[in-house]
Amino acid sequence: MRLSRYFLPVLKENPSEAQIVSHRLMLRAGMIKQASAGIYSWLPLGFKVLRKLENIVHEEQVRAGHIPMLMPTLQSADLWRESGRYDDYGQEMLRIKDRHDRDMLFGPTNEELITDIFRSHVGSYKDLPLTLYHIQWKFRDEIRPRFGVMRGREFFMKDGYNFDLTKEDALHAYNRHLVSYLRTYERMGLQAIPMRADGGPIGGDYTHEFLVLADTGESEVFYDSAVTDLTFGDREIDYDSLEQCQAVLEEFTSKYARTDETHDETVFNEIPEDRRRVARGIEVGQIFYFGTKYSEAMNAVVQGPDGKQVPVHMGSHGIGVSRLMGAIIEASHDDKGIVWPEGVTPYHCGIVNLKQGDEEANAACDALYASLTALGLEPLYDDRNERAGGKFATMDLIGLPWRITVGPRGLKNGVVELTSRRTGESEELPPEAAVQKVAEIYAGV
Ligand code: 5CA
Repeated sequence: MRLSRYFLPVLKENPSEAQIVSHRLMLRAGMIKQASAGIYSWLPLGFKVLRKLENIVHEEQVRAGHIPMLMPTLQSADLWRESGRYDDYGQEMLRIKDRHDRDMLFGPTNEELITDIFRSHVGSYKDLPLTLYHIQWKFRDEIRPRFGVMRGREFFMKDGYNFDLTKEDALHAYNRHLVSYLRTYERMGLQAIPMRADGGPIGGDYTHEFLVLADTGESEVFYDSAVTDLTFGDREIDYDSLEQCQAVLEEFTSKYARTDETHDETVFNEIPEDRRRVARGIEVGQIFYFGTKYSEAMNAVVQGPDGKQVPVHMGSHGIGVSRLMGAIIEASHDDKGIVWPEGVTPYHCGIVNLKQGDEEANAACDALYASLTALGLEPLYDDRNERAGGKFATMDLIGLPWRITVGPRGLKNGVVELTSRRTGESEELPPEAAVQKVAEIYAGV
């Protein structure tokens, strides 16, 4: 992409409505624009990152054996009356009437709709286990939408639902989700800690939330500092193996880590004092096992091996995809702007032409652009007639992890400059060597 042809409406001033850094930077970097309270348009740069996050979520879900599909945003109230949640959900649910005066709603989550699909098509234990998921817009009429995409009213969420014959199988599905979530967040450059939580309106008392530690987080959390030493890394896992998935669950959840809803002062005080931590966190996902809550209410039964009809065991598992963008920026920025982790950056590498119009500089930038593109990388080339300072400020603000700077002086010596956004360190290299280096960095991502 050439910046002269792109749509990147960066703001010079700090928007006064933004209270936290991720909201401020997303507005300033031209990633989002508020449409109304808690509802945002995703401008091209924000949309590009959103798609990257969505892709990572898809890849990790499919790797775990879960099946993608797509359900609508608008749902009929009838199904929610069956489960009993139409009244329970209260004012957070946006209720709509269609022209025939039928009660509709903008889905805040999809347990009912998926259970209806399941019961219409599955009747035998032989079709289990089954986990279906989608990534779709949700609406919750939050009393206090705030912090930009962090607590929106309309937000993008991955929600997955497992259907199993037994509790044991459903807990395996739970563990599979835990493992796939650990991988997902790490690929996004985040540490998200599974913490024991509360079921809320989804139900069930077997649930973990995934929290990214951040001072601006909305949840108060209590944990043993040893949990922050754990990383999933690049280990291989067989998602069909009960033992392997169970072992990961135990490794990541045996130390004390709880949100304020389940916090227990007595148990907490058994941790050595120097390891006790009270902090704040951003909830970027939650997994639930709720057994037969919905299958019984909605008669989602299968015939078991003994011929008897039994309600299926279920769980649901969510990732806040749009919220993640805020969480990543909270975790990765400096006073000049965003610092994208390589796994989610909107463009892999910036190209800054210090002397636009200079024949040699233009040719060198075009060649870099072509080489990077040929290697499957996406460069963002600042080819505008701007001063160098302004170009650097824009690149720093939008946070691409690598920048190649091209100017007539360097070209005389056959070099360009490759700069890391994270460390600020630069190195002079021949153009093709800079391209190679960038390609190597991304080959490992
Ligand atoms: N049905 C279950 C699992 S699919 C469910 O809805 N879980 S949830 O309520 O915990 O939502 C899943 C994730 O969506 C949360 O962990 C959070 O990261 C994200 N989320 C929830 N509400 C909002 C909101 N108002 N704005 C942005 N993200 C949100």
